[in-house]
Amino acid sequence: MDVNQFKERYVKKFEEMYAFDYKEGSIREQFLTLGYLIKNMYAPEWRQTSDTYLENKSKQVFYFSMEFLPGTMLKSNLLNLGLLDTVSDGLKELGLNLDEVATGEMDPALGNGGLGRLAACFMDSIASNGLAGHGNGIRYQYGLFKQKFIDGNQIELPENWLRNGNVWEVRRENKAVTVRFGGHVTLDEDENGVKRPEYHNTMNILAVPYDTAQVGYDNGVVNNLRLWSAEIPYGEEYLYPTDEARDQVKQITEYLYPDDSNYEGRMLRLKQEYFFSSAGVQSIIRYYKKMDLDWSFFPDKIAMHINDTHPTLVIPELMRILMDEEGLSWEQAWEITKKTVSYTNHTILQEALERWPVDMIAQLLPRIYQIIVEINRRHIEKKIPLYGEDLTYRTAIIDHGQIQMANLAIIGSHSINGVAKLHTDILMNQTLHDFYLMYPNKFNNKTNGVTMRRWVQISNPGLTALLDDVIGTKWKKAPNELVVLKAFANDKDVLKRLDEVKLNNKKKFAKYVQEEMGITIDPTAIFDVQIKRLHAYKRQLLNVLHILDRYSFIKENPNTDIPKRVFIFGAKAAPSYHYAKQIIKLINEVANMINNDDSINDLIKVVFVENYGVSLAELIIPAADISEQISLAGKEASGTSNMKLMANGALTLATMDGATVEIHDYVGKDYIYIFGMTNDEVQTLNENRTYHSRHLYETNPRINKVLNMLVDGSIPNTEEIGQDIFDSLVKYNDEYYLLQDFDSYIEAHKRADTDFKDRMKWNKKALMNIANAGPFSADYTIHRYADEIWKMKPGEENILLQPEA
Ligand code: CJB
Repeated sequence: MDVNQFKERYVKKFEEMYAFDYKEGSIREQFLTLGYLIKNMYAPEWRQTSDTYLENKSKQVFYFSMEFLPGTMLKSNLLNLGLLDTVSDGLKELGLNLDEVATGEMDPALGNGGLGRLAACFMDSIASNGLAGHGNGIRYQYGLFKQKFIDGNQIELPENWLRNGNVWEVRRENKAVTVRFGGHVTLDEDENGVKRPEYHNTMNILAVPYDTAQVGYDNGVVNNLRLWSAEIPYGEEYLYPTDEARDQVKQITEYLYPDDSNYEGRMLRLKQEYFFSSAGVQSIIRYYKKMDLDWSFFPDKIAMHINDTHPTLVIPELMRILMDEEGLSWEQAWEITKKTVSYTNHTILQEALERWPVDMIAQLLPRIYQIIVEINRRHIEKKIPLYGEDLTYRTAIIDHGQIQMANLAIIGSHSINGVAKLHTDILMNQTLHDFYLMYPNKFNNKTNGVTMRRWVQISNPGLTALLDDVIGTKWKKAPNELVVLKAFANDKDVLKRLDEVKLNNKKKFAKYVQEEMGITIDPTAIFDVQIKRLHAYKRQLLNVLHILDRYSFIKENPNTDIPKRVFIFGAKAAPSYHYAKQIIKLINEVANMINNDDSINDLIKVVFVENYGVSLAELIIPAADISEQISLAGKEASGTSNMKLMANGALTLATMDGATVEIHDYVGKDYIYIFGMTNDEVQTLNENRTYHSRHLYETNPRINKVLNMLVDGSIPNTEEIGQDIFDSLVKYNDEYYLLQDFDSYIEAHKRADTDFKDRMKWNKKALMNIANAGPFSADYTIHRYADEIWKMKPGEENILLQPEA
């Protein structure tokens, strides 16, 4: 399609939809016109992809995830269809502007953070690698809450992302399935003496799928993301005569749980987990039957991947259907289930390992409960002779009246992977060591990756153009080609152009900050960025302590020549996470104090953006100079903002944690600022029990001074929270060792200050980061999942050049 054809089609579509002249359209109408037009364009390929998979009986992977955080899809679809420039030019000729039109799209916040965004990057890479793979999740009526700051406190508002409809989805009522809850089950013998379950008094919910196309990059592949919505089954409305009764159904897919790694065991959450697991498995089974193959081939045609333990009920659900509905024996069903399912662990935080009380599962899912009990019984019976009672019981699925979902996920699958080398090592050697002894071959590492299409091509067009010009366009399909950029590490012209690209991105963000927040920031300052969920282990507080230290230094040395810094935060706290919300309030009050202090010559500014999400990340990341990855070593499973920031030329300032260890290894020690304890050092300190944070507070003058600021009235409006935060660090012995890492953190920042003053030196470091970001492309990560876990070969349409070493 050329520019003229596009213009013609756009105008025609607009007039069909709205009758009047396209020039009168609102942004929303312009967006909808474009959205429907694009959907029409990929519709034939969507259908064809699906037909081809069925015809060829291709192996397909289904990625089960409670969260998908796709971001807006307009530009991503245009890019992948190869239409970004055509549409942009065409709109311009019509007197419209693609960037403006794009603001008409809502950003669906159907995830909390890293885990949900990873799922979205993976969907893009699966399609772009030419792999047959689909997502399976929940169509939440309301996404993650909208964050507002009122007097510096986080307030949560509902996120009604569907208010204006959703152009990309297709409701597929004829593919709906029924999910059963509650009631009770009896096992009655049929005429052949086989026990068959009979369900009594169950609550039946209709699961209706909404499908969204996942368009591959320049390869004609269009896969599917299927999100399920809960409804009252047709003809059963009379069973729900009151609003309250009807609400019970609606509620199942109403809200995304706003907890990131902290869960309270709640009935509704369990219902959500079973709802989309069961609906997904049922629809896959129905599909498999169309292939008309023996059940023994099931694992050769279907892979089911569970993103963390939230979809673990896929395991007993698959067992249930294979046995109860398809008549397979336990042994046959178990073999198939294990070979089909694989599981990714995303965290070692104890509070995040899901456990459900036995009573809850037994009451809500009686048949599933029977199956879990039997899986557990057989596991114990089989393993005791091999591993003894102690180890075996430590791996039991049912323990102290709780169902341990990770244990079920490991026992019922053929693969468990961590998300970065260090994380996988910790799983094998500590957290899941007993399982590692039992099933060493199930364990493997798959370091996370991010899609460079969204995180470089779409969000950073300036850098994209520069790369295309300097190293050619091969990197777009083979991100390891970015390494060619190293040859230009001392090329003054390239470094200068890189500097200009960054400056433009910083100006763009500065404009946003001015308009939305009324804060003036200098685009030539260092933009120091920490964007991630607010969590004690991620140590945003350590960042604040550094800001306070720097602030008091500048107050005492107003003529210092340190470069200007803008500290940029983006973070939501789980609504029930009191401490995290206190940190938010602290950051906002520190920002207020510093931004309004005329005596420091604008040497520091603090910007805490409201409602951080994918769209804001796309604005902030290209503008970053420093990427703060400062979690306590051993706690961050991987991190993914670290990869996005690196690919956009930010320098990482970090502990050796998660995938940042691998970033360090690729980029080299001269191009990254590492500080703090290593995981081994943290372990030693834990074991020795020799840490006394109060001692550091009393003996380290710098720490003393900064911590006193929290309680001596230096920071306005923090009387209540200041003391609590101080106590967490001094009285309660600083669980995440902020004070232990404080000095080396300050030191790392000093090195960054010095380097930034030499622009060419800094730009060279930025260039080296971009050049070494290729290995963190999700295309490679997905290639390894497909090859080593899902046992799938990419189709002929595969666009991925094999990763180099
Ligand atoms: N993660 O976002 C979540 N939610 C959880 O409940 C548990 C973990 C994060 O997953 C990311 C993707 O693997 C990781 O990069 C990140 O370290 C982890 O905290």
